[in-house]
Amino acid sequence: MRIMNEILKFPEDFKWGSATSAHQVEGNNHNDWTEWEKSSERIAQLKKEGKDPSDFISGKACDSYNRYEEDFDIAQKLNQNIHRFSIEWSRIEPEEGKFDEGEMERYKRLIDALRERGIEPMVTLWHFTNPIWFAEKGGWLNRKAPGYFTRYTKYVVDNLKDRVGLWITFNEATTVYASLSYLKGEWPLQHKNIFEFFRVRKNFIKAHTLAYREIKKIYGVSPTLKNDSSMSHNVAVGLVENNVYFSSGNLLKVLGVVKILNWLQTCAWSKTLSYSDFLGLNYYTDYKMFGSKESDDGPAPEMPPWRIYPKGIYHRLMELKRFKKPIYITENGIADRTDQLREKFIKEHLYWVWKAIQDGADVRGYMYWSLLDNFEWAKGFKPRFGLIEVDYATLERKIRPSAYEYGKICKTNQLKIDL
Ligand code: IFM
Repeated sequence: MRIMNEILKFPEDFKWGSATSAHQVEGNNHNDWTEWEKSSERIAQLKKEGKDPSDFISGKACDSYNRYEEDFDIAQKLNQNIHRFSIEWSRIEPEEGKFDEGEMERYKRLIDALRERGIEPMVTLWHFTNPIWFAEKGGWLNRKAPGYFTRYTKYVVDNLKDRVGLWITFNEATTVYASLSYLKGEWPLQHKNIFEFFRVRKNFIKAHTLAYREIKKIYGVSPTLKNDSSMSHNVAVGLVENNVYFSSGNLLKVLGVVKILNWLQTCAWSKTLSYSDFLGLNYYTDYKMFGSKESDDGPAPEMPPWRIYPKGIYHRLMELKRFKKPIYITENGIADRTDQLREKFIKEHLYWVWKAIQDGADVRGYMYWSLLDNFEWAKGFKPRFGLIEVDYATLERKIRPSAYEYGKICKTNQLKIDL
């Protein structure tokens, strides 16, 4: 792609920010993932692969539990006006039905800290981790799981309704978690069972619907209000999924493989359309299958087998356009410790987001993943996604050069592109 010296304006009120999740940044959590990290099976597996298990234990992570003000000072300095973070269910409800008011108060202070800096909170209720008691009951395989999740949602939203207007029920539950935990066996519980995979997906979809209704009830808004009318109230609720752009040659197209894969990625959204005010899209990579002729910008250095394919975000947005809902880019980013590729990565993806808006996609905001380096799940601390570099020994934060470039875009609401 060659684009010379163009200035591309984004819509008025477009939101600019970044995202994190509790387990990846807070530190010292106690949930089903922390149990798995330390299990003898997991440690043996890592040693067998020649890896140092300590790189794969979240531990104090970035200690954002204590340092969130420092992190938000930087987000403010970088001109961000929205921040997506998640609430850790295991902190709020460490024992079944017993809620921890102290932890709830801390999240209130955290949200106030964002608002004081002119940053709107977007709150995710679930981002991959579960309380131990919930996991012991069978986790997302349990038919009562949607009910447990709704009870937790009610407690949180009752407490935060005056502070928060943008809610996300689940992060990548059906597109990532269900497949890595129940189909591919890579994440806890390391199951490989297609029936469980579909059961878990069904439970997430039900849980989203119940939680949506509960949230709307708490705010006193009718859940049947549609699209823009519900976005203009003081509350909007969405579901976040991760989408890969699949391409292939003619053979797989004819066999319908690409269509099925793309359908699987959007099916949670389409099934919950009446219970979503907006769609949250996480986009990182494409996936080329047999015979694909797409060319790309090369491998994503710290996340094999991902590749850098900025136009993929445009393709996915064009597909989501048919749902006629507002869309937030809730994650998009690159793990790049050298920071050599990040600025170009952000600008090229933003170019295609801008293009999708010109072509009719109702995109309301962009959140880079991630505000700071953090614990990248089964890949441990090695991949560095942050706009801010974290020294895990001292916990010192250092702003990367690309973050200042992104900051200029956030400030001006426009992209000056020379790519
Ligand atoms: O770090 C993750 C995040 O938790 C969910 N979306 C993808 C990111 C990068 O892998």
